[in-house]
Amino acid sequence: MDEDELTSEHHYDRTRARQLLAAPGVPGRRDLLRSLLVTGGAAATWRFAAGSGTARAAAEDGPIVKPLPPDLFVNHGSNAEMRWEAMRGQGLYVPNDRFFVRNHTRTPLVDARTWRLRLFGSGLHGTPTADQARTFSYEDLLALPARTTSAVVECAGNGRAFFDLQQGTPAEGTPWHLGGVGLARWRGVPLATVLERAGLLPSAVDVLPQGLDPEVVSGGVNIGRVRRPLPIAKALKDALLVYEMNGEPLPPDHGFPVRLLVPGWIGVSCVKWLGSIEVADHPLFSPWNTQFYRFFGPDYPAEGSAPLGEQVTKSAFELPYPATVRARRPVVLRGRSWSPRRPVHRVEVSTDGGASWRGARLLGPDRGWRRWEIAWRPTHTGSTTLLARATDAAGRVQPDRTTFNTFGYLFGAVVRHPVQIV
Ligand SMILES: Nc1nc2c(c(=O)[nH]1)N[C@H]1C(S)=C(S)[C@@H](COP(=O)(O)O)O[C@H]1N2
Ligand SMILES: [Mo]
Repeated sequence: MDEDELTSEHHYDRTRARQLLAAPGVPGRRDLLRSLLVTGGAAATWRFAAGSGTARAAAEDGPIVKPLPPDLFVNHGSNAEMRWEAMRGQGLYVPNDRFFVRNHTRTPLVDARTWRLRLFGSGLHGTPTADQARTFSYEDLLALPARTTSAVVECAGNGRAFFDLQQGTPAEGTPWHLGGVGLARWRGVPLATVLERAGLLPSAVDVLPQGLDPEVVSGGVNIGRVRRPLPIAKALKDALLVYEMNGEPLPPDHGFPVRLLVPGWIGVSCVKWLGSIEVADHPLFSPWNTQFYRFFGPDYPAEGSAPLGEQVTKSAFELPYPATVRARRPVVLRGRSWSPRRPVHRVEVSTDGGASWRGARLLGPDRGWRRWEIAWRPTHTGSTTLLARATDAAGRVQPDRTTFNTFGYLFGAVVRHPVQIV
């Protein structure tokens, strides 16, 4: 089995289902699995590991703590979308003050002095239940060998609005354009280090990180705190317990004091305000890998696709949507393309609605995304459509269409960017 298979959520989900069905002596497991796959687990009673109790609700002033100036963000309530034009003239990384925010509820204010990360479960030596958890303080983590990495965090729903705008099939959820993504430099401790220190057993198969933010109510049902399992192979490969973002302590909205980073995977894997991690010798489920974050819809089975793991390739112009440019004046169009299968190899741009394409000039190496530019001189006034299409290291080219799914995840088709030439 190669590494891709080991860390592929799709592959692992089948393993997970087989392991669960084969588990001996647990009455009702088979039905439970079935009900989870079908109902998404809302009806099942899973253990919710209690948080460390150090989170208090954020201030009255809203679900997000940092300022959201309208020239930098589109405010979607508990979610804030980065405006791509705000990246024009910026460096490689998205500054913390303009990084998008995606909250299921609200940003909790956590006191790092009393905060503890709690690890427990059948996949660890001698800590089977939550009340026997191994704990790590903020200082404990800061004292462990650190790693720094550049990685994109991107919401699975980024680009969702284009299911409606481009394909005429609106999807449920926040109508992100392309600003539900950001690249930052993250510093922290490899999850592998902490798991090993907590007594990781060879029998461990799943890891379930959980946040300290308020419990989530979905469709009138309390589905508990944000938590989403990932296979041990991915957890050991490159997951990071992050406490710094772009050289600063993690800001409150991005998970202070500690969040998980799962490079290349959909944003929800990167659990913020981390409170506990269950490590199990059996497969784990939560609504976030059963009820949500699978493809549902006419082209998918009733129980949905396999859980989504990896992101898809996308490209964005550093322009307002829609944009305005001057006729008969040269303009340099800039943008960025990103793919979990790094690096982005090629970017082609069309300034005439897709009739003709030219190669963009790639600027520097791919450090999470690749910047590019292309010169353009619009000859006459009127409206046109810009398109940017990336090809990644695996040779995958962004398609013209993305198959519809109810929640509008992973819109990877080439986006049509309207421009008025004046
Ligand atoms: N505890 C917790 N972690 C969370 C979330 C959340 O609501 N609660 N949202 C997730 C989702 S859906 C995304 S896309 C990313 C967004 O990260 P950001 O807000 O730092 O940009 O965080 C993930 N981690
Ligand atoms: Mo997300």
